[in-house]
Amino acid sequence: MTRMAGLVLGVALAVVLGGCADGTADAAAGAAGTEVGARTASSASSPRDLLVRTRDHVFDAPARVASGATRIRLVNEGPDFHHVWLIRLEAGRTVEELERALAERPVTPDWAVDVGGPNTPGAAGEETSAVVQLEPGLHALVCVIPGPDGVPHIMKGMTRALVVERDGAEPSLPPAELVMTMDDYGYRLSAPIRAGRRSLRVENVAAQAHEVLIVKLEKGKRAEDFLQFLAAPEGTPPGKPVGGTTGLSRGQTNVISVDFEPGTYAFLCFVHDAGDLKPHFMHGMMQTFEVT
Ligand SMILES: [Cu+2]
Repeated sequence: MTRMAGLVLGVALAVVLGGCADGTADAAAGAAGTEVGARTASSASSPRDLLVRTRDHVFDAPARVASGATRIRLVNEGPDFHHVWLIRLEAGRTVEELERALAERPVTPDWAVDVGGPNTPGAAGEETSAVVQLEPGLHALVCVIPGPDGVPHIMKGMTRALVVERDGAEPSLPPAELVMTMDDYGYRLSAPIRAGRRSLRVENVAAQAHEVLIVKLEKGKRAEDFLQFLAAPEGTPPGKPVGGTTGLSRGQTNVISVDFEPGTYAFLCFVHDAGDLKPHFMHGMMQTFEVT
């Protein structure tokens, strides 16, 4: 509850770095790479796996990985909520420069690209995942979820460098049942979500970054109730994060898989607006919906 409180607090203040999305993603199996192209017939392959463990306030992850579609599995050891937000840096830039830039203004600078990743599981000990298309270059893993004190974890040093090295046999993103398009300021689905394990291809078509935090709500609750709880945690939480993606720049795509139960859910974006720096849900980027 305290963690949730922190999450909300930070949001309410809207002063700090943006984006607490969390996402459960994992991609269904598959036959990725079924593109028609001639010479790649034998290179079709499933995404690679990358395990990231989080705790207060560090990432436990490899320093180098190969390029191509990669299923990032986030195992949170807590106790705070944590997510994996991958940011690819332009050649010559450093993770320290990114930290300084974000401390000054909580919007990803134009020399970096938000590549997404899994958002926080709803409780310590749980796991989420997202399949991300990794391109060669230096990346930063960051967590911008605020702790109980309202301070985003990145300010407590929760960053880590990840070098992606070119690999000729790059796996491609797996197929998904549904497409979610993110724009200023909302979510569009290719079809309604029905109960069961569903894979979603999450794409951002807007000029600025967006994320989707998926929250399973208690009966009768709405996205607004969850936000209100974050701002002033009292009583039973009206919902619990169950996945999503972290920030995606325009043109970026993640594939996630989430176990949906019949009931009410919310999509929320906490990314700070490039214009007024308010979290996007304050611009209306939130949606309450029913899964049947
Ligand atoms: Cu957004």
